Amino acid sequence: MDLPFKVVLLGKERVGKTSLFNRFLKDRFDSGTTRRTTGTSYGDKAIEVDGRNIYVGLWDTAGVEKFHALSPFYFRGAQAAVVCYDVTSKPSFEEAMLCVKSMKAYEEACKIYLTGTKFDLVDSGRKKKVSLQSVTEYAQDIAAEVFETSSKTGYNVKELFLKIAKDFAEVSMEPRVEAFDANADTITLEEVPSKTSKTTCSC
Ligand SMILES: Nc1nc2c(ncn2[C@@H]2O[C@H](COP(=O)(O)OP(=O)(O)OP(=O)(O)O)[C@@H](O)[C@H]2O)c(=O)[nH]1
Ligand SMILES: [Mg+2]
Repeated sequence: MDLPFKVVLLGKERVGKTSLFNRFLKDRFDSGTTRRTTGTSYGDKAIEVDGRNIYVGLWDTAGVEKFHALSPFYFRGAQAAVVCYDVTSKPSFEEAMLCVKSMKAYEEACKIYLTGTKFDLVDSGRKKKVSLQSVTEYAQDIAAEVFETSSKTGYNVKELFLKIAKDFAEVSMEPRVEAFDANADTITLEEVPSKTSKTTCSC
């Protein structure tokens, strides 16, 4: 079995990170349990991509400022970040952009998935405060993907994680060493004299 790859949930408090975590891992939405996350949770799940199982290792933590001390441990080694904002809250998108900055400072290569949560609220008449166009424009600057989801209805949640798994599968198939170039200049190895003069220290 391949090891799970690290995906972290980021975003302002109450934006819906734990609800997304539960919807993805357990296909469940608990509208009654609205406790703030205080620690860090982890869960993993296999997603099949082209006949191969890709293991998504998902991390959830608190969105509140005082827990940001956890960040180095939380960010380190993340290959993908689901950066959440609530589609009905502009400040949550501003916080999402700060999260992207922090994430990139730790892991520059981490792929960002900007995720507008609670989309069902818009369907039921609440005003949308963050336009898809403004998010898409920002996403282009940072080579991010954009999804609008609802953990309540499940809308687009599977699609989001399938895209994350597919992107990871593609990257992990790329060769890690440069291909051998048969036309490259020949390198001549010079013979090393058996008795060399001493030029380094003895320690
Ligand atoms: N309508 C609706 N409510 C949601 C959705 N996702 C989350 N919520 C609600 O938003 C509130 C916060 O959700 P959480 O998932 O706990 O948010 P969080 O980002 O984990 O919060 P912290 O742990 O405090 O950072 C809860 O009352 C959820 O029921 C959604 O898709 N639709
Ligand atoms: Mg939470």
